[in-house]
Amino acid sequence: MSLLDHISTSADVARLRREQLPHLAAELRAEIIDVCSETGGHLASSLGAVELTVALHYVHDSLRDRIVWDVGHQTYGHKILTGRRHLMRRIRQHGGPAGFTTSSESPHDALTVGHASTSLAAALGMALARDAREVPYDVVAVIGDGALTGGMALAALNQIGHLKPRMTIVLNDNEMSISENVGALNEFMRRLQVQPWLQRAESRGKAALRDLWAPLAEFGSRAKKATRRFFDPASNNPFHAMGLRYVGPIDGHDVEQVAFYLAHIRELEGPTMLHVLTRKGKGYDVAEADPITWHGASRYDASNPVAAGKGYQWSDAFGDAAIALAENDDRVWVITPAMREGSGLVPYSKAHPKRYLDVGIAEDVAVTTAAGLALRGERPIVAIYSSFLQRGYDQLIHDVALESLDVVFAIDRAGLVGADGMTHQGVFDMAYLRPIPNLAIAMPKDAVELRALLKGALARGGPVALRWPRGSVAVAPDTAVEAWPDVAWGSWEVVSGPSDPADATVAVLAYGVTLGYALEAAAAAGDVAVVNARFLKPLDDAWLARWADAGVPLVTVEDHVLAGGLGSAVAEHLADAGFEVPMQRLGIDDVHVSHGDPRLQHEELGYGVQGIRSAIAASRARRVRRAEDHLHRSVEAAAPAGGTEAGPHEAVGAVPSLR
Ligand SMILES: Cc1ncc(C[n+]2csc(CCOP(=O)(O)OP(=O)(O)O)c2C)c(N)n1
Repeated sequence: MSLLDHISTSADVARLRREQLPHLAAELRAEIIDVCSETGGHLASSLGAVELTVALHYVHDSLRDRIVWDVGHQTYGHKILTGRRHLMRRIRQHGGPAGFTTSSESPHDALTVGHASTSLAAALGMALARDAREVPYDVVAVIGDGALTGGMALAALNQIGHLKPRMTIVLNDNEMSISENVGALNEFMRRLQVQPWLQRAESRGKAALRDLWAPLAEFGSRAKKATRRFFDPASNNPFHAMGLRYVGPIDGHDVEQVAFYLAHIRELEGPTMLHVLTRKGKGYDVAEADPITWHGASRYDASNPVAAGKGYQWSDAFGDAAIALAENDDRVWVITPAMREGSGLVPYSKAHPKRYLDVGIAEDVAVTTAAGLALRGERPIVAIYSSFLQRGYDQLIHDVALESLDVVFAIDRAGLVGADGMTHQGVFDMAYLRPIPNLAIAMPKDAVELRALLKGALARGGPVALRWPRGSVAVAPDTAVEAWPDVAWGSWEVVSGPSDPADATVAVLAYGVTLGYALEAAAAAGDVAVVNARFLKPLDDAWLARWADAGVPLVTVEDHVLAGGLGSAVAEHLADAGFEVPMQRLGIDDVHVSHGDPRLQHEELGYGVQGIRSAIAASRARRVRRAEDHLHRSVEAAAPAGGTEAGPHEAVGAVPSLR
């Protein structure tokens, strides 16, 4: 029987003899590799945190103490050790555990998370709450060197160093964000590792560790004295300067050593940062050799792991378009907040390295740096995921929109994103972008339209938000920028069915992935117009006026929350213009949607093919009823006067083709 078979909580780990900890770590690593081979997921980060995870559960009790993992993507080991081992084969799938820590999933998860850099502020709050109530528990934040590049993390450190609550901060430093980590702090951490005196100190620390490791209860003044040499080593250490006690760096794969320091630190007053050095993908050759590819792995054959190709993605279409546009115009820049790979920017970063900027996990900085560039005449494109742009909202209004600057927001992962779930759903952006004056919003139907819109956005000037979903798209033909077709700014297009409202019973307004669903749903119906409502702002007022005037019922369909999406925009516009048009709005109602297969989720939420079919049928039935009522009323109204030929005829005139 394996050690893992006996473990479902921290207390089970704490019962082990310390010599058993490396064995547990080895088992945990093998389990993670095996689970991810079936499910895919955040393999490399979870492998790098194996020893840290075991040590944390050896020293701390995640039911009593609060272990706050930053991002929460490195917690597969934590989940396995805390009673979720049997569920892991369904991680990130519908009904299975989330890919990140989620407090509704387990009391061992201190925080619901998925976005980076929140752990320190949340842990600070927990430590303050603990001290206010005088309850004895420990608070530990675990943050990666990547997540530490976020302004939120740095601002929280500033507070922690000022208020000095008792807490442990584990800095899990593997030199990587998703891609290579960036920034001056990162450079400082590299210097810390190569200081010869530090390496000497580390070997002294290890010797002391061997001498001093005794029952944990014996950690006392001797251990404190021995390790003090390790503490606060450099007067120019920025963490020290911010008021933290700094320990390290230590080898984060030496599980006994990590446990030793954690146990010691929990006895200390005030905040202490333990800097552990780890390797992303540790213990799995392919992932160690290529941690970028194996950061977010697809399923693989564990005995012969080969990273699955993803095919041509929307993000690749954007990256290719950006390269071409930057070639044409040397004012074009692309800025990413730490998402080079996910945003399709690897080729761009090589093609135009001088006009490519990775600012770290700092969406706010990405937006305002773009504002600065635009103020000096450059044409920046901020490549950003929909859910991460939430981090740059004030900057978008305050720094970009107030000045109506020429900044293009290339918003990726718009719509439901699948396995990443609740924290990453890109379903709010239009609702929060639509109210911003001067900002245009559009979503292309394919890669050709993406190029046209991107080119059009740069030509239009002012702030423009273009959005596209996660997933694959057909490659656009290889043509020069000048030959890219233009899209009339603010125009919609009827892509199937009648283009004259007089011939239509229903019009379905869709954009992005829902356009495909609408086409499928309306395929057999000649009286249904399917419209590519690619501009969300401005709406195509002229189109709407013509169709509303003809009384054609509208069905709006969107992979976005209903509140504030296309349906809202159209309803508001029609109401303001005095039209009374029957409308059905399909989209996400007032719920958070967790992980799952987006196509199934779209159906479940009522805006997949079936949902649209039902809406079309309902609109048609309603229209027939209304026409009949109208006819009836007209006949009645005409009857006392003996009736006219024109009366009933006029009544059906607005409903020309009821099929
Ligand atoms: C606000 C935000 N931006 C971007 C991301 C995408 N993201 C997930 S993990 C990650 C890298 C984190 O690096 P680090 O904290 O060093 O952890 P590692 O994966 O190296 O263990 C990034 C950029 C995110 N989760 N949240």
